[in-house]
Amino acid sequence: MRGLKTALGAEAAEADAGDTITVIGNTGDDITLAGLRVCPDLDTVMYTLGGGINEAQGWGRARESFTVREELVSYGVLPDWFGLGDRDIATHIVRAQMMAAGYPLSAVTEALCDRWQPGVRLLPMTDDRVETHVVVDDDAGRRAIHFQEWWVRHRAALPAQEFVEVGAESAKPAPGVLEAIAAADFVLLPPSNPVVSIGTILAVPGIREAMAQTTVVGVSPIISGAPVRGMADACLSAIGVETSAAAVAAHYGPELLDGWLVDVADSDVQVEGIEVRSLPLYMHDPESTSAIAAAAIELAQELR
Ligand code: FO1
Ligand code: CA
Repeated sequence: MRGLKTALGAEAAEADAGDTITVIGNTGDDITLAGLRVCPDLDTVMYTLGGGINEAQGWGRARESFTVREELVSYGVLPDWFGLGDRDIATHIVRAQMMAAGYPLSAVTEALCDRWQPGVRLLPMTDDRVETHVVVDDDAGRRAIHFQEWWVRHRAALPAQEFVEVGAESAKPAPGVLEAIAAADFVLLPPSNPVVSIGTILAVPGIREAMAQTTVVGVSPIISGAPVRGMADACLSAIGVETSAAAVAAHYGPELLDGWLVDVADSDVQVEGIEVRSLPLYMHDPESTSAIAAAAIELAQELR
């Protein structure tokens, strides 16, 4: 997102046009803990673009402390495997208070962004409650656990039998989501988890259909058969998709995806019906990151 802002900023200055970015965030990772609704993906985008993120960690707040969490764990109302920091908890209190007053998540997100000024319009994929649950087998037998328990507590090491997007079938895209897709010059699929991040967003009825009507360019999260970060391989194998740049593009499919950026190490990749370009895909620094975004913009302009 930072790379895209830089690349679009340079473009906008050239074209003298004020391009705006809308981010549609996954809310399937959201979890209710100690009565607070925690929205990791929305908060990560908001903190990252707003300058409040813990840079080394990639989630949570910088200069964080964990006093409230310690107390809640002692009361037995917070699991000890989830790191909720004091500064972060303030965000969740604001969110819980607004939601209790009847505001939808999209309005809450807008209010939180009033403070953080991320420089993008940040929309949850839906205002309805959708949660990714993971079906696992362990000593307790076959059961479904919340995505965060699987991801954070088990480090995605318990083999996932299935991902269930609870509530997705009846969820509606949040206000502005379909409109933003329809009005967009193009949709950029970031190198996020194809299953539990982008896959979850695509599970909200109407979003995939809206995207099929426009130009979509994706950045591969897989380089040389391995995820660049995160545990996407554990998610892909659960749904029977090989961990490769080609297989992920084929999984999205040519109805959805028009262009696909892969790393130079995968320059031999070809996918039927999808325009593939290779370039260095490691986000080493702001320059390499904005170069990836610039390549995505260029490819989208060609494919429009
Ligand atoms: N990730 C961890 O690996 N451990 C944590 O304790 C943890 C806490 C946490 C709290 C708030 C938040 O917004 C994110 C948090 N994350 C934590 C990240 C999160 O679990 C995942 O990385 C995302 O949901 C996956 O997109
Ligand atoms: Ca298309």
